[in-house]
Amino acid sequence: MGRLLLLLLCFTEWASAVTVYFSVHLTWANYTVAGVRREIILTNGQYPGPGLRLNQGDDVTFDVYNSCPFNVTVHFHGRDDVLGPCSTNTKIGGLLGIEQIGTPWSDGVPGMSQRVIQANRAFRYRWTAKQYGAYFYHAHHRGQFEDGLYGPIYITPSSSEARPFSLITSNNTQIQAMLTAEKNTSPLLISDWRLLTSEQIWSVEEASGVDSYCANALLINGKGSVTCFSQDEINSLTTPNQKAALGNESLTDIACFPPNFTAAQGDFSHNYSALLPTMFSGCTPSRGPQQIINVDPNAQYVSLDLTSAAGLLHLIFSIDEHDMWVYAIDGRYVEPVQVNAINIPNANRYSVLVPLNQTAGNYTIRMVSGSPQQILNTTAVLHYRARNQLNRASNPWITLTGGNATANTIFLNDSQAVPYPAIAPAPNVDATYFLTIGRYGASYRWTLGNSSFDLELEESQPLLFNETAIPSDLLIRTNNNTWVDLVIQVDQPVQPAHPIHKHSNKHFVVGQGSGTFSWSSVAEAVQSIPGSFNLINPPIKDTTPTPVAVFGPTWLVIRYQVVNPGAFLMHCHIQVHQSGGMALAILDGVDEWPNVPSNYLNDSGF
Ligand SMILES: *[C@@H]1O[C@H](CO)[C@@H](O)[C@H](O)[C@H]1NC(C)=O
Ligand SMILES: *[C@@H]1O[C@H](CO)[C@@H](O)[C@H](O)[C@H]1NC(C)=O
Ligand SMILES: *[C@@H]1O[C@H](CO)[C@@H](O)[C@H](O)[C@H]1NC(C)=O
Ligand SMILES: *[C@@H]1O[C@H](CO)[C@@H](O)[C@H](O)[C@H]1NC(C)=O
Ligand SMILES: *[C@@H]1O[C@H](CO)[C@@H](O)[C@H](O)[C@H]1NC(C)=O
Ligand SMILES: *[C@@H]1O[C@H](CO)[C@@H](O)[C@H](O)[C@H]1NC(C)=O
Ligand SMILES: *[C@@H]1O[C@H](CO)[C@@H](O)[C@H](O)[C@H]1NC(C)=O
Ligand SMILES: *[C@@H]1O[C@H](CO)[C@@H](O)[C@H](O)[C@H]1NC(C)=O
Ligand SMILES: *[C@@H]1O[C@H](CO)[C@@H](O)[C@H](O)[C@H]1NC(C)=O
Ligand SMILES: *[C@@H]1O[C@H](CO)[C@@H](O)[C@H](O)[C@H]1NC(C)=O
Ligand SMILES: *[C@@H]1O[C@H](CO)[C@@H](O)[C@H](O)[C@H]1NC(C)=O
Ligand SMILES: *[C@@H]1O[C@H](CO)[C@@H](O)[C@H](O)[C@H]1NC(C)=O
Ligand SMILES: [Cu+2]
Repeated sequence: MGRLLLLLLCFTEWASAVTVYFSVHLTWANYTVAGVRREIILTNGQYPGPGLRLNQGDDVTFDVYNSCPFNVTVHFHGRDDVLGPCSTNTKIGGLLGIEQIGTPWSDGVPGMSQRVIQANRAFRYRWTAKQYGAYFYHAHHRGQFEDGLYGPIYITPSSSEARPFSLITSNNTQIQAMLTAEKNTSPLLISDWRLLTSEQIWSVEEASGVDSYCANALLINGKGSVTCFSQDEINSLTTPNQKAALGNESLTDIACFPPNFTAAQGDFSHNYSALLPTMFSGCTPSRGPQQIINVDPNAQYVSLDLTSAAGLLHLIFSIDEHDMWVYAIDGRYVEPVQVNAINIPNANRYSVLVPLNQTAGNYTIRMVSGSPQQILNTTAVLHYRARNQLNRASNPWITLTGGNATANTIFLNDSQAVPYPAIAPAPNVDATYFLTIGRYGASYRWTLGNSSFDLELEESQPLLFNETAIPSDLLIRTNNNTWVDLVIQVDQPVQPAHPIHKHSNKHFVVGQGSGTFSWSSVAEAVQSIPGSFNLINPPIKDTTPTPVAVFGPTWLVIRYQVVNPGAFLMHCHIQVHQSGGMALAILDGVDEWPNVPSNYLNDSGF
């Protein structure tokens, strides 16, 4: 009904652009990851999900067929319907590159922009690939992100986007090699992996009251193994900071903090007998495949889009004896920075050019946990497609605990990444919101704002359809075409870095620091501590971690322009924190609230 009319409307509306059809069939099945069989979500029969490759400007129709015995949704991380190509906008407020209406009903968040996709139903997402670069799609219902529903997205930049490679070298041959490497870029999906399903983890959190903060393996493109250290090895690897927190006790046999530490769990009651094996301890080695990356040294460079689909741990990535030129972050060019290791928070993307100028051979790619509660690692291989001349093991830049293994190791300093071309936020904002991250009555429950966002709210009527569908202390409202500061205060130590993701358009990371943010605005804070702010050329991201809070509270300020009216979630990208309520609804542009098309309001977008 109304299908033909819709088709005609779509045809006229989108006739000028290429439409790319992509469909995924989701199934729930036993599958072996890291050598261990468990139930996971397969996307078109595979894990990780297949990649989606687009050209900037393409229209995307992404159909989801849900054959899982539960409700699902799919989110396109970092995608922003409205934000246009920015390369010609170098002035203040340059993010205003907008020519197109948004599609906030395709954001994939249940209770926010759509109803859940029930078992044996389908849903059609439609959006325009306005931005270039590395993104990914992933589950956005309950904890299903940790059941393996994710896959990479790469959007080839149009030729009119200015590339930053001439900042690396003036040698035109090499610039051409870099452009070719970028054209042939490959996603490298990095993640952590648990041996329990997301619903098992959630049930145990509810029954025991504990925050489940340990993983079982790290994966590169879904490949990896469960390896176990002996207790002696674990004790000798335990860092001074971990020892200080542990006192006389040790990390468990999965090299993780035990569940019964007030420092890690807060001061709440717990029922430890409800825990399941492998959650905090119980290591059984198990072999899975290893990722081999074949490279052609004649190409001079290889480009990789490091994309974190980790649900829990920050990941530190490096390639033995090789440099990496970081040239884009979260799908947006930066002034290239030469580094040896990158600390990658959950959901961020780092695009790197790797110079292939070493002796032909095999070089170990190392990835380790960058989160303080666990020591965990995996390896892959960078293999030169040439006669192997390296008859020795390659030398690491980083240690198993994420420290420097050489005196010369350079880590990316993310807070100093400068957008390319230059772009600045507005110097003043129209509104400031103060949001507190803290525990909420239990180790596994959290706030981001005044209250905890109950997981069951995902089943409620979408806010996009009904602005009053959820309690008002769980949301903030903004007006369109205003600038907003979000001041995020991390309340009590000890807390890890919380990678905060704001849906819809990207934000500027204007400031961060330790202590309590005691000013009434950023303008006031800048007067008092100018060194903690950058309003000139701050990083632009879609996910930004709060500073780790070990010795006291910390804070983060992000600034964004409201350009895309709709109901968007902001949340921690540590999955169990999001499930535990570290989330807030942002009703962006309430004064220009969109009319939801009837095929989305009443149906599934077809
Ligand atoms: C996975 O295997 C277990 C044990 O054989 C079985 O009980 C379960 O039903 C299987 N799950 C699926 C989704 O097939
Ligand atoms: C799936 O969604 C439907 C509709 O919102 C709801 O009635 C049902 O309880 C959900 N199922 C589960 C297992 O949560
Ligand atoms: C430019 O780089 C290429 C290798 O990529 C090298 O062969 C050539 O000599 C360089 N040219 C100059 C002018 O340095
Ligand atoms: C740790 O062990 C030392 C020596 O065995 C003992 O003196 C101390 O009281 C212990 N500390 C704690 C916190 O148990
Ligand atoms: C934690 O549990 C272990 C094992 O049951 C026990 O030996 C230890 O004393 C406990 N530690 C704390 C801080 O309660
Ligand atoms: C603790 O958990 C166990 C296992 O789930 C359960 O049998 C027991 O009743 C729980 N104890 C309390 C006090 O809730
Ligand atoms: C390889 O290239 C990097 C980055 O351009 C440079 O720093 C390094 O010195 C080169 N190494 C060799 C062996 O040429
Ligand atoms: C290098 O790696 C490739 C791919 O894993 C392997 O086939 C080859 O045996 C390795 N060569 C050496 C010398 O280790
Ligand atoms: C982790 O590091 C250890 C020590 O280098 C190594 O033996 C093990 O194979 C690594 N684990 C994986 C999964 O690569
Ligand atoms: C790591 O870096 C520190 C500070 O630069 C240096 O003192 C130390 O020697 C380095 N570690 C190694 C193993 O080289
Ligand atoms: C919107 O949600 C509120 C709160 O659940 C409810 O009372 C109201 O009836 C809803 N409005 C519509 C039009 O569904
Ligand atoms: C919202 O504001 C942006 C930025 O000024 C503007 O481009 C856009 O057209 C506005 N949207 C609506 C629906 O008015
Ligand atoms: Cu968090």
